[in-house]
Amino acid sequence: MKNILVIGSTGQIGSELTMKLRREIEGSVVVAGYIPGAEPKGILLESGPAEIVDVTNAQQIADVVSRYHIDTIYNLAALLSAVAEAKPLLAWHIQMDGLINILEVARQYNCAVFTPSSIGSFGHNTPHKNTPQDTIQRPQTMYGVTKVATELLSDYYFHKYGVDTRSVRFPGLISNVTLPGGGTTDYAVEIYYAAVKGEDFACPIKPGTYMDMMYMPDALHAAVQIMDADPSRLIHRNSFNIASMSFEPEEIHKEILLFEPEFRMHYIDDPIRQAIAMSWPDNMDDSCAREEWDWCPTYDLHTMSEDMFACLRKRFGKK
Ligand code: AKB
Repeated sequence: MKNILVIGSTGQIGSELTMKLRREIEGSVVVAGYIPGAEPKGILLESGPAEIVDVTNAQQIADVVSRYHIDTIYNLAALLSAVAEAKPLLAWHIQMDGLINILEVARQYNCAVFTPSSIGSFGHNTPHKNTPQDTIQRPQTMYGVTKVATELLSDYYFHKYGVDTRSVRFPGLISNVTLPGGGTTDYAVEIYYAAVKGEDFACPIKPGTYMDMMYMPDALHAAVQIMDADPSRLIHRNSFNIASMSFEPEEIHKEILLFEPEFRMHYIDDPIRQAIAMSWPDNMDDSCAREEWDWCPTYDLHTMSEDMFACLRKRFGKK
């Protein structure tokens, strides 16, 4: 039995992770932490407790952790890469002040903590092909800076205080439940919505720009699996490369044409997103995750597309 707090439970990852944890972990209490303005609705609200938990408010985190006897915290509060470039101080405040609040509460109440890192933790001088687990991490975006600092601070709390911190570096996540907002990889989600709605798609990423991507069910599985992993096998902790597919805009365009032959895509200039995308890996080497906790994704571009079209067509009442 586990008592889990998901901070950021109404976001792209949180909305699906909270439901998965409630469904799959027997006898668990999974508290949906949210901030005012992003309240849980529908099944997320009805299926378990929900509490206001603002990461920048240490007392609020401590109160909920103590009241529900929380033993595991999923810390999903973050601004994504493009929006973090527009609001760097806010990104620092949420990502770093928030993280240290959570780690301090975890130290006091003996909680395990999962805080995701990202392909955004790498930069221009990282090897872009088969990006190794342990390599140069000198990103030049605020998002990347906070992700590297998150990895370091999480490892620090593990080594210094024994807080059970674990993490994965998420690729761009593609899902059909909650839209991302302000990320560099968002185009790979929006393209499916445009195709299903019969709209033209304006792609902000230039042809030939490869990035790692992952279908949400694999990402959720990784988040649960790493927290269940046998700690004696873990050589790394914060954070593991995980990968399942890598593509550039022309490849996903061709894939979408298999399902919607009339679909049309053109390119627009988005210098901020393009510069960020070009500083990220083309594809990561995830062999350490495979060796240390048996990471193994199940979806590729085609099987993901089949599922995305099936779910979105149903949602939008399209054949
Ligand atoms: C973003 O594009 O900012 C995120 C990420 C890859 O971390 N999806």
